[in-house]
Amino acid sequence: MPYDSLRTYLDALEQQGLFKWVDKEVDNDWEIATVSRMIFRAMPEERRCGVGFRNIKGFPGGRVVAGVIASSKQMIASAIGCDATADSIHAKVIAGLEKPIAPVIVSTGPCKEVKITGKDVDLGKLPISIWTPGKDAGPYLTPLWVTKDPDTGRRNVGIRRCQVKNKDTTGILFGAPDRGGAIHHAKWKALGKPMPAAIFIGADPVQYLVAPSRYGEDEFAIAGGIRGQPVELVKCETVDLEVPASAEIIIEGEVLTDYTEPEGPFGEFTGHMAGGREGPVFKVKCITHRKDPIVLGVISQFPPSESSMLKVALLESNILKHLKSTLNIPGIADVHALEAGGCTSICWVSLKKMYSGHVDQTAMAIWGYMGMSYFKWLVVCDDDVDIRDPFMRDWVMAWRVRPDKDMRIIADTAMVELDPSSLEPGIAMQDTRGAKALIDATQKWEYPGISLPPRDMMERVAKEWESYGLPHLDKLNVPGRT
Ligand SMILES: Cc1cc2nc3c(=O)[nH]c(=O)nc-3n(C[C@H](O)[C@H](O)[C@H](O)COP(=O)(O)O)c2cc1C
Ligand SMILES: [Mn+2]
Repeated sequence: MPYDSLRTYLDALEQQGLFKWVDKEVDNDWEIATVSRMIFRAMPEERRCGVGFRNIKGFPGGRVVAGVIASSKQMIASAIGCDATADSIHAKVIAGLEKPIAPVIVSTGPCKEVKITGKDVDLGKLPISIWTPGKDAGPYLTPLWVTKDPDTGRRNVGIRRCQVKNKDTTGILFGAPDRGGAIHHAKWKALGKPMPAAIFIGADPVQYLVAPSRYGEDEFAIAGGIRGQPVELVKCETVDLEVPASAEIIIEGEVLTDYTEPEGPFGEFTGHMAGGREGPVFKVKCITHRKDPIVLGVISQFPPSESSMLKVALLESNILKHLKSTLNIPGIADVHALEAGGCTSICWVSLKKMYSGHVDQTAMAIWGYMGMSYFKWLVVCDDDVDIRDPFMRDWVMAWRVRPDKDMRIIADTAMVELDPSSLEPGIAMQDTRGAKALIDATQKWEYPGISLPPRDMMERVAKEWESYGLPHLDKLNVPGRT
């Protein structure tokens, strides 16, 4: 059964030891972020958990949860109902992508329990944390933004940072101009109108899992497909948009299209601060929320983070489905977007090379689908290598690539979103250019055999391992075919 709200999900995580409430009093301006960060900086993935804060200085009764969507594969598996392996997560997501279920509109829901409009709107009443203390421009939400295409009426959901500037004003960052939300904003701007927008915070976890990818389809329908049940939406009070009925908090308003002001800096998924540039402004008209709302923060900033984990599962599934079932490219073994690159800068593909141009076709298909704001590095290697093993990736780079022949550069194209190596000062984000490299790390002829005992001998010994009385073996990871 899919979760109907953040709350039932948190209860389930707590029972599995994947979520803990902290009762010690904490400071919203530095301590929530710093405690949450430790989960990623000083814990192996297997022990990570989400954290809830319910004793926040200056916010009696206020609650903030962080790291509850994607701190580990185990957590993602709990969120979508599958095993905690990359293959199982991919299979579940792909099944959802292939059979989207349209959302249904219901008359009301818990997100409408409290309604605040006009002068009473005050974002300062919510405990909104500072995520890179001492460095961010102020408190930030990491909410899901809903907008509509003014030409087609098609809906879009995207996760985007949201700097709270005063009681009824926030910023929004369109990091790459080719994403759904950014295109909507450009279209509303061309019409000379502000863009109606609604933010939702804290819904069932699948909403968060689908939001960082790009589909050109309604994310609510994809979430429905993954959940196996439609998402229930309610109409907003002041804008012609729909949001999940079970959400914790809804913030409605308009993103201005004729005015900008400085936004950021904010600690970003690249591991660097980003911003302090001009950006659009969101004017809040109405807030509705549950009686005792929970503010959900997605831990992003330095990788690995919840943001990189979230993207790994979704982007890989999305790309695999595109290559294998939409384009029918043969021989695709695996796709792995590396968390160190925030899952948007470095991507590895393993395939069984079958014809001339197979590697290029695969790489161009990925850029063609995801867009040129993804993947500065695309490395394609043979399917005998486990591309999820960092040591094997280094080994491939060391011995299967001749840089002058096997690398192709696409110069002067879109940059990877927020790449500090491309973001020259003084150039507007949407005008910034970058470059891509395709590394063909497949064997160009049959390379000499692998300097390991023959595979059959190693498999035989592995089978009889206990008889040698030696410590436990992990999975046998051997490149080559023999
Ligand atoms: C935690 C998190 C925060 C993000 N913040 C932003 C952001 O501030 N601006 C942005 O353009 N993209 C951001 N992204 C990436 C977008 O979610 C991604 O570009 C997505 O494709 C946007 O959806 P859309 O293409 O439907 O507009 C963020 C992703 C995550 C996981
Ligand atoms: Mn979208």
